[in-house]
Amino acid sequence: MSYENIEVRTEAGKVGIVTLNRPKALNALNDALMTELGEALKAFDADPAIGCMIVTGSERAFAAGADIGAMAKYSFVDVYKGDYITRNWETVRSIRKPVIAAVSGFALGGGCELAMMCDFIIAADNAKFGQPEIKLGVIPGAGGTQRLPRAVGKSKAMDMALTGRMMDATEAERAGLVSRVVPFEKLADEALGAALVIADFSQVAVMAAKESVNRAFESGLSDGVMFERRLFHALFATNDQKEGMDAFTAKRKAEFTHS
Ligand code: CO8
Repeated sequence: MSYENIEVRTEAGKVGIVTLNRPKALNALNDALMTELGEALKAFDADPAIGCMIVTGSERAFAAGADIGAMAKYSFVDVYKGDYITRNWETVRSIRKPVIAAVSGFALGGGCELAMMCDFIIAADNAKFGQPEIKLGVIPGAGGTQRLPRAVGKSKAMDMALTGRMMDATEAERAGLVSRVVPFEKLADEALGAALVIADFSQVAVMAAKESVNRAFESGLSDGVMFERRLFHALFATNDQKEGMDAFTAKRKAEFTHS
């Protein structure tokens, strides 16, 4: 499948990589790009060989937000009737295998929201995160006011959403928005290394871990713990649980069959 706004490749046959590619607009996220991104991620998700995905951009920009030029002309009726955002922005949330955001440069507005929709963010030291929609007379529209406070707490999320200021990589790591910060030159390798580690684990266990961590944001503690326990119990029905525990006991490397 050929794409116009993204580049798609695999590494080691088991990691799917999507590079956002609208350099002239700092990877501004237009409708076509979001549709292509969703299609590419869904195809990787359905590919049994793929165990983890990476979404990344360029050195200068992960994505500088939704495409303002495309949005500027819309009326309320256009965005409401056209189901703007929900139609193709939430696809990444439906992906069941892990998706890592490897962020360099600007991750603003919808770009920051896209990174937050991924399972975790690895940032280059030049990364800048922000929700500057307030400067455009609107507010975040792809989950920013909901996912940012869950990631960094109310005070900093309010600060970002109300002032529109940017957060650098150091502050983002301190606040818990990103899991790791590395020099830009090491970003691709760091993200790939993490993805390869994940891809070698049992896909069933990896998917269950993702599902269970995400449940923490949707449920109270008791319900979440019970959800986790049921998944934990269910994994004892897999070959990979037998293999993982047998391999540990035999002091050898586990060879998971994702079954
Ligand atoms: N949309 C469209 N084009 C953009 C965008 C954008 N978000 N960001 C940058 N560009 C374009 C510029 O217009 C410029 O194009 P041209 O060369 O043709 O004039 C090119 O990219 C380079 O940008 P700059 O010349 O501005 O580069 P600077 O280094 O001077 O500045 C900035 C970089 C700070 C990133 C600046 O470009 C900027 O502030 N961009 C806008 C950031 C922003 O406001 N993002 C939020 C957008 S709103 C949003 O994301 C809402 C999400 C809600 C969900 C969306 C559902 C559809």
